[in-house]
Amino acid sequence: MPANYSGTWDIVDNQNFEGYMVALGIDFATRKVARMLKPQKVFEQDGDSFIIKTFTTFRNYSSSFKIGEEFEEITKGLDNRKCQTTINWDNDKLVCVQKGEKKNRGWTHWMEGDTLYLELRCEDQICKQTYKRTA
Ligand code: VL7
Repeated sequence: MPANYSGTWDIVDNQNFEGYMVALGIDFATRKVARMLKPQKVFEQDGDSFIIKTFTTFRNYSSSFKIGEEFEEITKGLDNRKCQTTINWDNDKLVCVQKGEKKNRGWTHWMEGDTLYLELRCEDQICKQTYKRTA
């Protein structure tokens, strides 16, 4: 039985989001707005099928995938790049690789009780986010 991430999660900590955005080439004006945001994640999970929605007051982002199945991801409203993306289980962690123009791009999610962690990687930058379950 895989871990179940289903639920609603609110951000409580966000380390080096600025460095991650710079690595993605996000312009200064957008970064200035983006770094004030308090994202909420809504996970809809049925076994190995996921929808992860990221909501903010500025922009929203949604990603649907099945574990182990590569898909074309367009990071619309983020850096607007095309990636060949695959997410796999590493025990109960979700490990994403986003192949494309940017080296070493991807993310990892894991849970500890009512805390959800997200590490976002791009080139030499790592952003570490922490979320608390609210539903
Ligand atoms: C990661 C945003 C900064 C552009 C707007 C800020 C909008 C949120 O990859 C992500 O989630 C994964 C893992 O949970 C599942 O899809 C979304 C958001 C990072 C990078 C780019 C700044 C403009 C923030 C919509």
